[in-house]
Amino acid sequence: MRVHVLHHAACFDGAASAAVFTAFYRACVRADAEFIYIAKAHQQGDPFTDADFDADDSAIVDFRYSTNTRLGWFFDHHVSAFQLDGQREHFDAHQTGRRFHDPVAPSCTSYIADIGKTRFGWDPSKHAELLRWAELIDTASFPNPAMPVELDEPALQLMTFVEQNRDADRISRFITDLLDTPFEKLAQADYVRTVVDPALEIHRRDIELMRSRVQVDGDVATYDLSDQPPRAYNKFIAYSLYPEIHYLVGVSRGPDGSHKLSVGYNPWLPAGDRTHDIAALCERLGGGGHPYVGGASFDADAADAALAAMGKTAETLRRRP
Ligand SMILES: [Mn+2]
Repeated sequence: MRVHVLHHAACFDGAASAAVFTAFYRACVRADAEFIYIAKAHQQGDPFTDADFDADDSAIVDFRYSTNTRLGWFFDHHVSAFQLDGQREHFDAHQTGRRFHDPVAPSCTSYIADIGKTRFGWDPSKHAELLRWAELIDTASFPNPAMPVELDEPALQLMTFVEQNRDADRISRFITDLLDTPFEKLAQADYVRTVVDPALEIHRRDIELMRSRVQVDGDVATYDLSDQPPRAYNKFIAYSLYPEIHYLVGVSRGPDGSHKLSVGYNPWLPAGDRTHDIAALCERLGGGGHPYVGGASFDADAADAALAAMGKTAETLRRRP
């Protein structure tokens, strides 16, 4: 029996959600199920294909809803889960007891564990380390901006692995290993180091690059990295350099060459001081996210549009509503 698990790509909470869903499914649905993990990235329109659901059962975790008739399970906590016309209504009308959405759940991983516990009597306590870190990482509640920039903790090296890895087999193996390997040990695995060691090397250079590129105007900082080779930057570098900024808006290039607009509210400021809904700002640009962090994608040849959107977004954020 094959189960497709469609999880948010390049995101620690997405991988952790896939792992916790697997453990839950084995305990509460079918012990002998075989799991196939498929990473999904945001794009304009419908990000899913029929092949995504071509299995005996399927699940979407930590990612957008689908009205595909073969969708089995759904767990998400993004406010922008229902972006296409009619999706919210479809979700409301198709309550199968296997589809769950809570926009205030701190991580999708802990949300799956909570639903498993309260509705299915599952005991997720074996995965305490995974649950704790998925929540800390997804809510960016690090005690200080240095922690996610220095990346000394094993959990943060695993986060780096998930964000930088582009190999489908490696992430599948990683999700399986998350089920029963302590972080300290998993962070030392050869296939993890293969991704993390060069990423840390680049990360150290990125800190210097960011130092030269971040522009602070009022309490909003911007950066233009559209001339740099495609890669994912650690989004906390700018906050560690400029801890006083309220919002950060930047453009960089994604692995497929597209221009990625990233928007965030300084996670070390009081949550109540946030004056704008970042998910709403990003949805207007065809993207999505959470009220405090989000993004949007522009075509590989649309650098001008991405930079214009960056300028406009920064201007909007500088205005107090
Ligand atoms: Mn998440």
